[in-house]
Order: sequence, then C-alpha cells, then structure tokens
Amino acid sequence: MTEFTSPLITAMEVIPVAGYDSMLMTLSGAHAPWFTRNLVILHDSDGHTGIGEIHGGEYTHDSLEACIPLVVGRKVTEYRSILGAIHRAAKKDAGDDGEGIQTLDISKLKYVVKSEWAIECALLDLAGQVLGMRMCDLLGEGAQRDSVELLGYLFYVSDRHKAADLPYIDESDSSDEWFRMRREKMLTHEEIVAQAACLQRRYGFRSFKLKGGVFSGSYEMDTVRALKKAFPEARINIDPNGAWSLAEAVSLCRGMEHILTYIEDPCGPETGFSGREIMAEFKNAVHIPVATNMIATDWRQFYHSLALKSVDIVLADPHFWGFEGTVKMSQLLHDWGLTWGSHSNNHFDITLTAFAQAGASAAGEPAPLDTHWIWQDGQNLLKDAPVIKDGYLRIPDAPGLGVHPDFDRIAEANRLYNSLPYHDRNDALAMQYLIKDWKYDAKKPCLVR
Ligand code: GKR
Ligand code: MG
Repeated sequence: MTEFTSPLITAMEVIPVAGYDSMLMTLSGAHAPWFTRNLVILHDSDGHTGIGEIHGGEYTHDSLEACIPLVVGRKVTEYRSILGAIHRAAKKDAGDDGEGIQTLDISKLKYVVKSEWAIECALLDLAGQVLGMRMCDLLGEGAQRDSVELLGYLFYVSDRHKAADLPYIDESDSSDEWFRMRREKMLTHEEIVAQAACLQRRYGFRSFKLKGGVFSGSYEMDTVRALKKAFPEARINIDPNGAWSLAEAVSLCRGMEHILTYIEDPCGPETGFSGREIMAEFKNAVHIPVATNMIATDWRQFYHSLALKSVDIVLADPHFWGFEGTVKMSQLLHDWGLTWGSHSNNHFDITLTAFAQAGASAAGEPAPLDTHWIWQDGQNLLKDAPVIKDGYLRIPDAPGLGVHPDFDRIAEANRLYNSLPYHDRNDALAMQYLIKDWKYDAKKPCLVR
C-alpha cells in the first residue's frame, strides 16, 4: 500500500478586485458605481489551485497578506490547524469598538467579516481536490442536498443620471431583459413588482426580499403588499436594517402575518437598549418570524440573542462565521427549532458558489439564501459561471468548490480596482447627489430627510 502524503501549500496570492454596481438604495445610502472584493488564491505542490473571495478594501487586504507566513509551507490537509494558528495570531484593530453592525455602520463591516474565512474557503477548495471530495462533503455532516434555493434580492434603484459624473454603467443595449433593467431607475411599487417579475422569468425565484430603509416604512409596506398581490405563492420579506423604531416596527408589521414570511432586522438599538433587547420586545408584540444579520454576528452576540429570544432565523454569513462555523450554527439552530440562512453583500460568482456549498451542508430546512450576484451576473471571475434555475443553484459534481478561476477576468477586475479613487464602500458619495450634504442616520430611511 502506498502511503498518502498531503501536498504542501507553495504560494498564497491576495488579489484585490472590483466590479460594477447599480445605484442601489439602502439605509446606508446609495451604492457607488463599483464594489470591491479581495480574492485569495492558494497553490499546492501537486499543481492544484484553491480560491476564496471576501469583503473588499485595504484593511481586509492587509489582514490577509499578514496571514501568508502562517499558510505557505503547510500541508493542505492541515487546514484546520492552519486556521487555528491564524486565530491565535489575530489581534483586534484599535478602531474596532466591538459595536459590530447593529446600527449598519458600514465602516464597521470590515471587523464583522473575518478575512481568514476567504483562506478557509481556498483551503477547503484545495483539500477537496486533494481528497477527491466536494467542499459540502467536508463540512459538518456532509451534503444534505445537491442544490440550494436562493432568493431574489429586490432593491429600489435611483436614477443614475442624477449622479451623471459617477461612472455607473449603462446596459440599455444588452440583449438580456434583466441586464437592461437592472441599471435603470426603479422606485415605485409597480417598478419593484416589474423587477421581481423580470427576476422570476430570468432565474425562477420563488422567494423575494425587498431591501428597505429607503422610503417611509408605510411606503415600503405598500410595496410589499403589491408584491404579495402579484406573487401570492411567493415568500416575501423586507429588511429595513433596523431603521424603524420599535413602536413603528410593531405598527407596520401587525396585520402583515399572512404577507411576510419573515421580517429582517425591523428595529435596532434605542433609548439605551441594545438591538437584541429591542428585537426581543418586537417579537413579544408581533408574531412573524424575525431574521437577523445585524444583532447576532458572532458567538457572544448569538448567546445574548438566544437568551433574550430575539430571533428565529440567523442569516449566518460564512464570511462572518466561517464555513465550518456557519454549518455548526445551522446544526444548533435546527436542534433548537430555529432556522438558518445566509446574508450577503455585493459579491462575485466565487462567493455565490462557496455560499451554496455551505447551504448544501446546512442542517434542517434553510431559508432561501440571500445573494446580490444577480446585480453582478455577467461580470464573472470563474470559467464556470453559476446558473440559477428555478430559483436553485446546483452544487457542481466535482471536488472542492468544483470551479475554475478565469485569470484573465481576475486581472481585468484587479485593473479596475487599481483605477478606483478609493477602495472602501462609501454609500454617502452617490447619496449626496440626491440630497445635498446627506449624512447617515441609523434611524432614518435614506430618502427621508
Ligand atoms: O447591499 O446595501 C446593501 C445591503 O443593505 C447590505 O449592506 C446589507 O448588509 O444586504 C445586507 C443585509 O441583509 O443587511
Ligand atoms: Mg439584513
């Protein structure tokens, strides 16, 4: 019998990249014309390549580069102990006050995202190739399903012509109906229903989430009612990112029990109480399942959220919790009668593919996963771009992530990144074209000033 020896990791590259976005509206403002991400590429001594993608910007980039000495030279199959060494070496940044994103302060997102989960993804991709196993079979108790349901993430979109000197792309000559629509203004109830209809034709979604925190809560609930009328069979959710006061959230959501499948982060910290306490009071008053990606973003916050019974559905983004961590979370939630799902931010196809692997391993019946990728579809960095059909993404029948990086497109996305004036997400810049001197306020929808 020949003895198995794991290949060694010979190189780790960290490549910052950027892609184009629409003028999507959210509590934190209007998305800029571009978004940034960081890629991790690992090479091993047997010629395999592993890939991971995560949050953009210099802080995450530099944290990843600092990990290189802890990764290169180690055996691929030591991936768990490599991650352990990275955790032991991690230091808290002086700017991290531990607040997390319970008020959606996007400057703090880089502390909630842990850069090492991009390394974990690339390691699992490599380990899967070395062992001949899919990534979802390496996680938790292995694959629970071969395809994963996703939701259609609906956004109000502002008129990019109002920010004419910002380089939003124009896809009006695309042959694809959705690509033509997604860069144009969509602010009325009818336009959001048309957005959902187009997405349903294109990707087959049966579940929709509206990004709220833009107009008054009552206007957004009218959009939700219009969606339910147009799609009576669909799951409809709304996420105002904690913009509503407790009293407002209760009054907006009472009576919506037959319309909303769940409500995500309806309210947040107020009058000296934390988001966890306020959401627990909301749950006492309204009987709609409550989801979060804001008040439970690590195990300590999760402990308090559970003790207070503040949430039913934890959208445990693998870039907050890790891939193994999010699957562990799904197992706990399932055992306790709660539900697992995943949050997202703007991302390329690598993240979509990786999150689907976690979704395939998640225990219980996951909520359809969030993805922003429909807004980026076509700018793919993989040779095997994902195909969402009937609202589902199939897990590739190949080891690791089961995909192949397209290095030409990665180089192009890196050139775009290097040409940008800044690399951190900034939703105030475009917003100030709509409302002069606009400033973020966690308690005011972005167009309510
Ligand atoms: O992309 O504007 C956005 C979202 O608002 C994002 O920043 C949130 O983190 O989608 C996310 C959420 O579910 O809270
Ligand atoms: Mg959310």
